[in-house]
Amino acid sequence: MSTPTADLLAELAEIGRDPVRGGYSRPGLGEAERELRSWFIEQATRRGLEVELDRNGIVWAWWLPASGDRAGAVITGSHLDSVPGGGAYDGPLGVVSALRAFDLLREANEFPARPLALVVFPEEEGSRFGVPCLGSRLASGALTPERARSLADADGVTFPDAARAAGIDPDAIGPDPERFADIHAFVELHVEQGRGLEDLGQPVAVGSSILAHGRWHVAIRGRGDHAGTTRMQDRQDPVVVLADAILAVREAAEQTPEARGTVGRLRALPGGTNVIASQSDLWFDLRHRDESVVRQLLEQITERIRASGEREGCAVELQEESFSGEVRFDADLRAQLEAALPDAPVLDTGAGHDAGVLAGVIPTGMLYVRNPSGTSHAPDEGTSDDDAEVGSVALATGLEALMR
Ligand code: HGY
Ligand code: MN
Ligand code: MN
Repeated sequence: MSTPTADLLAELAEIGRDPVRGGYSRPGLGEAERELRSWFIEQATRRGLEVELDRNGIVWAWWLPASGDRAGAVITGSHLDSVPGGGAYDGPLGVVSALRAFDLLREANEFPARPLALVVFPEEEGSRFGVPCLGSRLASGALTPERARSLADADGVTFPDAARAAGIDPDAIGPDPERFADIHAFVELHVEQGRGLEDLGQPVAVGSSILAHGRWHVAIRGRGDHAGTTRMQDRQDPVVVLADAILAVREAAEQTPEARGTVGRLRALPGGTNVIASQSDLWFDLRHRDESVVRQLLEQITERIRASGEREGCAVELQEESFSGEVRFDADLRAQLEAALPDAPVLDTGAGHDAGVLAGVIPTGMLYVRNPSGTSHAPDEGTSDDDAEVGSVALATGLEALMR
């Protein structure tokens, strides 16, 4: 039998489906994310919330006390964009649960004891422009407006053009210290991206920390030529260096306890079967609790890629796309969530979130909801209808404790 949270989520089921990859492809500021954002705005407006789109493309839906004052607000929400071929829950579950938690709180109170805002952050995955948590990084000052304006997607669409299409003025983006100075707490609910709760037999957890993590882009330039007329000893093949780079990431991470290293995106240009590539690209993702270990891994990997480039006569260019140190969520906020949810275990995570970025400017915390497969960033990601509702009730309970 379905539940109110699952029913809300079901309304999004057809938006951004990816028939080629399976799952959902909802790139930041793209059509699917914009359609989801409109759906959220309609849901919030229908509930009488005061909706605004801020200068960085973050949506705020306000439930205000009789005074109308916004100071000291508690905020909750997540994102609606996805990775390519992603699941239906990573992001949307937190947004839908925020709407459901509001419904539960409103059933019990005519006005909130503190202002409450439901929030939706754009381009959390960074799948389109390469920088994760783009909206929250801009708002918190972790990303400069100039860097954001310099970004473009794989099709060459610039961030400014995409922003304008999404109703955001690219010349107005930038840090919002005054807006965040007034925020009392931010709680993000998220589908668990792992099997912790499944193994513990619990539906909801309180978040404790996020691993340090970063992303790098490597461009390798060789000499394009004919596959049939170029002798092996005459080649400068960037795809050979790409192969070494993939193994360098894998082996460095395998040899370091608790580290994670991933290459999920690569490219050979021009990309013909009978053509020696002129350029290859890969993007890799490194994670570890200790950021100095991430930096050591990066050094090791860079060393190996440069040596391979030397051997093959290829030029190697490495660029850091993003980096986040380990995040430990606000201790008081976490204690309040634990007190409000005494059965909930405390779990750390290897996944980045807007709550991790905003932890630098406001007290933030997270709640995770059981995902039986533990899989995420793939179509198998999910939670049961019952657990989705239990998550919303837990979020409402946590928010109520914070709003007192
Ligand atoms: O990549 C991450 O950890 C998150 O899903 N954006
Ligand atoms: Mn994700
Ligand atoms: Mn997410």
